[in-house]
Amino acid sequence: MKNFLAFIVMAFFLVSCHPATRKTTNEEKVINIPSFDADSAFSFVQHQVDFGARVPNTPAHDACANFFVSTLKGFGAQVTTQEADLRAFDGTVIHAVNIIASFHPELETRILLFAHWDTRPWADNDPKPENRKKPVLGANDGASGTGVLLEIARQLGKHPASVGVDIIFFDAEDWGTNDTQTTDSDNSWCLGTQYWAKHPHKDGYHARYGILLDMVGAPQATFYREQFSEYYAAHIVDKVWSQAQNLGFGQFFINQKGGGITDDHVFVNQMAGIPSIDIIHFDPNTNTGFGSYWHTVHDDMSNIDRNTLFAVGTTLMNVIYNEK
Ligand code: AHN
Ligand code: ZN
Repeated sequence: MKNFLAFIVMAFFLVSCHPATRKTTNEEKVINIPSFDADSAFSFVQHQVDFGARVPNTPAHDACANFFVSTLKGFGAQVTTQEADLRAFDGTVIHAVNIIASFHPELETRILLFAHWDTRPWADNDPKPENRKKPVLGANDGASGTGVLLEIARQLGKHPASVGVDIIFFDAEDWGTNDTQTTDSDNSWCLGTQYWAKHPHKDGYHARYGILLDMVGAPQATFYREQFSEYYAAHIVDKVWSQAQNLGFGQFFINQKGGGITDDHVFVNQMAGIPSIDIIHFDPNTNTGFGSYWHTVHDDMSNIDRNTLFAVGTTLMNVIYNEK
């Protein structure tokens, strides 16, 4: 009798619990999220700044493009460069280079991450008139976004995500004008992105969504819910901002509306039809809405903080590696 009871109990566990246990293990498939190395990201920012200003049509710009291509290839990405001569608002023909790094190009489901890599030809927001024709070094305005993305690329090369990821470094973002009197000022910005949106690197290219990084390195940076992002891709803003809150980065990712900023994501939304958001440092307390050094000769490494790079990079890593 005792043995029979034991048998019944055993049989019960075998039929009822075994499948249940397996199901639970399936559901709890652990996602390992590689850690984002802020020192590495910082050194990628520094490396770009060491070339000098990366103004289109200059040797420093060419040298930096070569650095991106070889570095991204070294991380195992499939790298495509897209070159185009684009006419700026002032008539200058810009020899622009967009750099596209694809991880797992064979996968249908894709996420797009992007940043501009060029720097502005003139520090026209500098308080000193004698500085206003000098180029912007662009530690924050340019190099911070691409620096964070280079570190993400390094991790993607070592630890594949479940979805395909395309990282695009867009050129010729910052050769624009705010002069609304004489020109179509909004369209004077983001020329590299506008070109790519009209001529994607692959026919019929699509991504589930896009995330733009712009000025993501300043100490105590604040990222508000930017209005074009809200309009075109509120669900992605929710996804990123809630991930940031959960990770304890709520002092950087402020869950409030910010301004509307004409930036690369606007063209990716409107021309390429990919719902896209902008993570951009917005400061409601300055005249420009950006840091006081924005478009001045002081956009240098003193405005780059590892803690900010870490908050942005770690948030993005969690977003990417949680996609299926
Ligand atoms: C405008 O000022 C119209 N847009 C800001 C885009 C930008 C410039 N981001 C960095 N530099
Ligand atoms: Zn700029």
